[in-house]
Amino acid sequence: MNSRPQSPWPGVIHHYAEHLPVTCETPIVTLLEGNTPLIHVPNFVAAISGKFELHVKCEALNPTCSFKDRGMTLAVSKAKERGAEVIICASTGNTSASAAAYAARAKMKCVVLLPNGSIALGKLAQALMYGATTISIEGNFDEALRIVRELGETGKVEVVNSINPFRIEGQKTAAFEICDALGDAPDFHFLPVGNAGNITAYWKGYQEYHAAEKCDTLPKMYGWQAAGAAPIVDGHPVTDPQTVASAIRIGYPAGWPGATAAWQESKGHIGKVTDGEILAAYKLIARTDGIFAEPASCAPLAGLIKCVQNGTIPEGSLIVATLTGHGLKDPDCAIKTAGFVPIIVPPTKEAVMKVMGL
Ligand code: AN7
Repeated sequence: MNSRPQSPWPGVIHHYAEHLPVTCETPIVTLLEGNTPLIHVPNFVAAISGKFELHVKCEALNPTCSFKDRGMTLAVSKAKERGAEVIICASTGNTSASAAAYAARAKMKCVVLLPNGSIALGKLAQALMYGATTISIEGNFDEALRIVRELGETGKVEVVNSINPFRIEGQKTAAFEICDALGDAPDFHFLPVGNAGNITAYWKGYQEYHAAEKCDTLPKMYGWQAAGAAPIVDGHPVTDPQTVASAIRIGYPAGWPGATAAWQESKGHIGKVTDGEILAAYKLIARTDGIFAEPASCAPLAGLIKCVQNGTIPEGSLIVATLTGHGLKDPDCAIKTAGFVPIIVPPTKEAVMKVMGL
């Protein structure tokens, strides 16, 4: 008998192996990602005068604090299976953090290409700590991804951006978890759209679960881009994308066709929200429900507020929004948004009471 404590959750590959392209030969590189909480947030719904049920899928609870770990466990396991030694990605931050962690775990080299100066500090700290070779490109994410594609064609490195199909395969497990938790698919699924891998993955996951008769319905997919980086909504690539939500500062998404299929086939929608709207939602969910998600993650919440204002959500709908990354990833944005004015007092009870108005 094995007396060691066993983790009750084995990670997404072991748990959903029958739905994933793995065999018993695949060396599974895992940090026990997945099984993230789906939290009911009635306070947020009341604050925005919504008449529906909203649950948020908190992907910040993954090992590197974003949804990227679901796809990375599979991409790195398959790279290892093929004998690759070096993985590479372009990133607005979270993919690089995840790739660096899983490469460390797999004893592989990792190279990350980041747009110089526009990475949230927490994400940069992660890539550095996990020991990735971190290269800043004098350009944006789209330019970094172009270089990564070219390097991939040399056959010397394994690309782990979401153009790698195993990333999508791993990420679709979030849709499975939502169906398992709710007993069926929600009526609407809201999520942010950057490079458009995740919306593609969720739609694939819901469709496969439906085909396997593990859910009876399919959700309408509602994706949200930042107004300054909204190529899919605007109908053309954006050469100089700008937004406070640095994770989704992407002007030419690799997953554009997948995103279009997802919203059109599901009778959903792709919309855009301004930085002001994103930051308002970011601050609100932290204060109504104690959930601190990074700005990009709050684009779908801003989108939901817009939908309430437009009256596009039927009363009583069941909605899931994916909160893709942790608020602590971007401490600068948090402190600016919350407004930090230090209250400095002498070290006495009376001084504190005076500030409290007592
Ligand atoms: C928190 O890390 O593209 O539409 O290089 O970090 O699947 O790209 C991150 C994207 C949403 C958008 N929320 O997802 C990267 C990167 C957060 C993100 C997205 C990202 P996709």
